[in-house]
Amino acid sequence: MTKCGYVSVIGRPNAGKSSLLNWLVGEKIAMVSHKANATRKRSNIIVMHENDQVIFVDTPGLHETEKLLNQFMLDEALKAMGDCDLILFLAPVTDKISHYEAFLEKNKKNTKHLLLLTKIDFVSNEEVLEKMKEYEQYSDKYESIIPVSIKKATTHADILDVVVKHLPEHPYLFDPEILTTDHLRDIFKEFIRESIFENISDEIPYETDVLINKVEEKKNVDVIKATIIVQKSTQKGMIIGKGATAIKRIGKDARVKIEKLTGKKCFLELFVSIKKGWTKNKEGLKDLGYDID
Ligand SMILES: Nc1nc2c(ncn2[C@@H]2O[C@H](COP(=O)(O)OP(=O)(O)O)[C@@H](O)[C@H]2O)c(=O)[nH]1
Ligand SMILES: [Mg+2]
Repeated sequence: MTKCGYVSVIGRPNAGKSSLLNWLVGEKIAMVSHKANATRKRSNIIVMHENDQVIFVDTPGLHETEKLLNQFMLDEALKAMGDCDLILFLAPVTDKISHYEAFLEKNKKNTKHLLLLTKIDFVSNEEVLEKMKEYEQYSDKYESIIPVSIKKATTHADILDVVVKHLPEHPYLFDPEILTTDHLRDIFKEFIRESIFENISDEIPYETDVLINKVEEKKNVDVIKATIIVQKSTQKGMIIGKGATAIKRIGKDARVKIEKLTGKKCFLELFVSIKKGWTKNKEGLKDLGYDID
């Protein structure tokens, strides 16, 4: 009998959740940013480990917030936590233990979890051991504690062996060939959003979204039309940039990521449109797919 189950990946914004999943699946699917709060929705990333299937659920970070869009994001994380076979809690090695304590409180169903100490390439081995000792006071709470660095590690097995151990015996839930249940157009959207995070500073990326208007998959080329949605006209100016340099850079960066994933040429056409205050009211958020109860 094979093992198969859902594993939610939880931790504060910027803990390294999306990076870890891209690394485990060996393909760039989830968007990554050095800025916090880039991931907005849940996303399934499927990793086969020997004969077993792990369905990882990438989530936005756990954080305190008043903003409506961030409330949606927090809800996404909490839902994923309440509805899985196992949680991976990611704690950057330099973080205070209080983030973990806050997570324990939010884990209402006491779902089993592994504690992953991430980004250990930032510190010495002694510091890693010290941190592990500090967490030991909660050893009855977690199943295992595993130090990781995606910049240094060479094998996935250390993590996947332990993950699989805690999954139920179950037939595969998805075709073992697929890497994600996300639609290709949603991945394209995330790549464009990621490029906006990389190229545009300040708060603007947080008040920006992307709508994919059209994807035409031809034999040798994908033709994609997408609209970047901003909140006000000054932001539109920033996204376009002087002589349209900013939007050209965003388009080029996104195209490179898309072509790398699909292995095909991509023709990407970007538009910019203003949707006044879309992050500030429920209707505006709903129109862009962020449904708040
Ligand atoms: N040095 C180092 N940086 C990392 C590691 N994992 C993630 N990062 C960086 O941390 C930042 C946040 O990563 P991301 O995956 O977007 O975090 P998320 O918000 O939890 O999904 C990015 O700039 C990553 O490149 C790691 O193991 N080592
Ligand atoms: Mg993320």
